[in-house]
Amino acid sequence: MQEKLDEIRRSVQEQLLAAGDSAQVEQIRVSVLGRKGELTALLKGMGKLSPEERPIVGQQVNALRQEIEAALAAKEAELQEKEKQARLEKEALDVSIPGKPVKVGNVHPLSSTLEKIITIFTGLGFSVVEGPEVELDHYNFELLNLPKNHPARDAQDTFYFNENILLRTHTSPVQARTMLSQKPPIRIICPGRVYRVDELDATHSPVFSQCEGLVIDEGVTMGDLKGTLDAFAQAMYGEGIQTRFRPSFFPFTEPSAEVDVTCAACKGAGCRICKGTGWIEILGAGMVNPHVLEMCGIDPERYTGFAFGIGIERVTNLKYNVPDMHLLFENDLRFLSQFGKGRV
Ligand code: 2NM
Repeated sequence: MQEKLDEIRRSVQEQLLAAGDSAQVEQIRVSVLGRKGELTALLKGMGKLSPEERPIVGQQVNALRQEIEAALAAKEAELQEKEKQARLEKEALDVSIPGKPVKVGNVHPLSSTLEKIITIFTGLGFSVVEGPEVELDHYNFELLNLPKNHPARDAQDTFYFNENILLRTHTSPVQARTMLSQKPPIRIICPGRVYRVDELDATHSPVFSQCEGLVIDEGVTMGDLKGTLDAFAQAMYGEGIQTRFRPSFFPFTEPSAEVDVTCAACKGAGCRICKGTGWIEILGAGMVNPHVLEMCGIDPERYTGFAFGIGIERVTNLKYNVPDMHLLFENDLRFLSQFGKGRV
């Protein structure tokens, strides 16, 4: 009997050593301690023993049973610990690995120029007004004193959808709409995209951006126009920057002027950028033509006004010394990322 018990003990020890998971341990338990297990069979066979032998063998079998149960439990605990370690290793996070760099964009140079212009004029009491890019001929041309035969209305200059509908060629129609819907005093700037039939080259683009301004009130004079544009030029380019008005013509203003500012690159001394003149042309302006006021429902006997138009691309390219319009529209990051930090 003792031999039989020793054999079971050895067999269980061997099997337990080889067991690799909880299922195998359970299998061992069933094969030894289960209803049809080896040790159970021994207990069942005890009836055949003599009354003297029975308690001794009973004790031995029970002792082995407890021993095996302890060994099974120990193995089970060991396996669970191993599984837990394996899981922890698998799920481990290496917090010392450097993070992936996050690419951060930057404001497009056209946007930062426009933002600056808007900041300056809102500081002077102007409001920002926007309007449709697809316009009616009536607002884009008719109300602005560009009569039917004006060359700007030619299909070679303007994108038409049909006879009456077109892509606006300036943001002036926003101002015409404002005059029709609001009473003076009016102090607005109208930024936005405008469209003209031009090939993209160093100085032209079929789509570009403008910021036009309009002031209408009683007693507004050319002096107000000059003072406003002086203040703008100094806020934009620095103190000491002056403006110079040269006579010009626009159908919607009378008188009209091309406005130059002191060349910011040479402070007026003359350089390559200003072609030696010391001046840079940056906008057009004038006193709103009384006929335009009248067509837009404003009494020209009572009110006067001035208007101006700034080309955002031109101002931007002068500011950053950008030689070619293509660069502003091609979205090449090698160009655009120079206007911001790009990465943090
Ligand atoms: C310019 C130059 C001069 C202008 C005029 C008007 C309006 F609506 F009042 F008639 N808006 N914008 C104007 C005047 C625009 O751009 C170079």
